[in-house]
Amino acid sequence: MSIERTLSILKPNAVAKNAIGAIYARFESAGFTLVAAKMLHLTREQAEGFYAEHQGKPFFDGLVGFMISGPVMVQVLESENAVHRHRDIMGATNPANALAGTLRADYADSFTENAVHGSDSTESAAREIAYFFSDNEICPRTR
Ligand code: RTP
Ligand code: MG
Repeated sequence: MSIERTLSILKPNAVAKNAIGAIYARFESAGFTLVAAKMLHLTREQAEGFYAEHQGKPFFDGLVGFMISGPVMVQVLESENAVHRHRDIMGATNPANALAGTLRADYADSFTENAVHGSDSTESAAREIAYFFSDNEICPRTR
């Protein structure tokens, strides 16, 4: 298994709960290395572009409205099998189905306001990382 990167977002409701530090601690405890991070208040255009694959779906407008309702934290996490391991600790998209101890079980408020995002494949991860970070904003560990 090779080292992968995945794109993680702490959505506006997670940031509003002052849970940034607690969630970052979960990432680090789970063995992820943070190699990039920034706080952003997304514009409607940025949010629509990020979720372009969902354009036209019934939840799209609500999702975009939620994602621009407050600041988000965007980060790149690195580990072996990062995409799948990160999705495991996030839990199911619908928090009603999220296993105890997952981020969505602990921080989600609803299906839409489900606290966290994670890339769903290595291909999505590459596209999503490039959407938010230039190469010189990614800082692999040197020690
Ligand atoms: P994400 O992209 O945020 O990591 O979540 P995901 O892969 O588990 O879910 P996805 O199917 O990509 O949906 C993106 C986000 O849209 C919102 N959603 N709301 N109310 C609804 O029916 C509904 N369905 C999806 C969620 O915020 C979901 O994370
Ligand atoms: Mg998704």
